[in-house]
Amino acid sequence: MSAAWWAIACVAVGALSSGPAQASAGEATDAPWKFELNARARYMGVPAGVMDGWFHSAKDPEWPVVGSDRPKIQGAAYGAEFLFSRDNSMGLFYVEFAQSFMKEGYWDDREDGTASYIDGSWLRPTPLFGAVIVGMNGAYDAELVRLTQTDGKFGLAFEVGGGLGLATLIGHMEEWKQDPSTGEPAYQLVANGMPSTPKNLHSPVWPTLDVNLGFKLNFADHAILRLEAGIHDAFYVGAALGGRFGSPSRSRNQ
Ligand SMILES: [Ca+2]
Repeated sequence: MSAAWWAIACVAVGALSSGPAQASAGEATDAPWKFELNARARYMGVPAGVMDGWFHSAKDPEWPVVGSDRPKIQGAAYGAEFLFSRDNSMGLFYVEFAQSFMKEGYWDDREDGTASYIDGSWLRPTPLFGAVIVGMNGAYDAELVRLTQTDGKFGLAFEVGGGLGLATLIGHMEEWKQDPSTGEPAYQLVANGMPSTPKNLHSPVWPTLDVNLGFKLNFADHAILRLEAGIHDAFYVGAALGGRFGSPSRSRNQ
């Protein structure tokens, strides 16, 4: 599955170079580069129904932790973009802080064979647990309303794209595991005030996969608003708003 996502991202980034070549013979090919500086915000999450396939929750009759369900995976990201575009292709660099809203709680995997409800881990994120992410995206626009159709006042395009980033962890996740000698479950260790389980060191850096679908609203070729949804490691919905600058539009669809 991950190989498929990588393929999608590569194809999307490839739109950067293939886009101008797709201009019809009637369109000029010396379209000017345009640039944008944008601020963006996203809400991210993974639906509980997706995680139910791998982890128990309070919906299971045997769920052992009274008054506490499996935490929800959710968060928000705030960042800035530098975007460059030409014809119907665009690329952007972004930097952002992604903050986790996931609360502490009990995570217990589903076994293939005999189910065990007491061998899970209790996870507790530190305050401001999240990541700083830098990355690059590419996209291709399909114009629905051209600027030339509205006397330069408004344009609307559907966009599809993707890309890759690199996330660096901020904070850490405390973990309690079932005591191997006494069999005491993780949630009981937490309730008893026991210290968290020493954990193996994991890399604080991991790749971020982006798959983006959205609409781009162009106001007089000066202000650009993108409304997007897709995958940003988790599912997301978000918006980016900013100003466009660069060479004046002179050749496209004239
Ligand atoms: Ca289990």
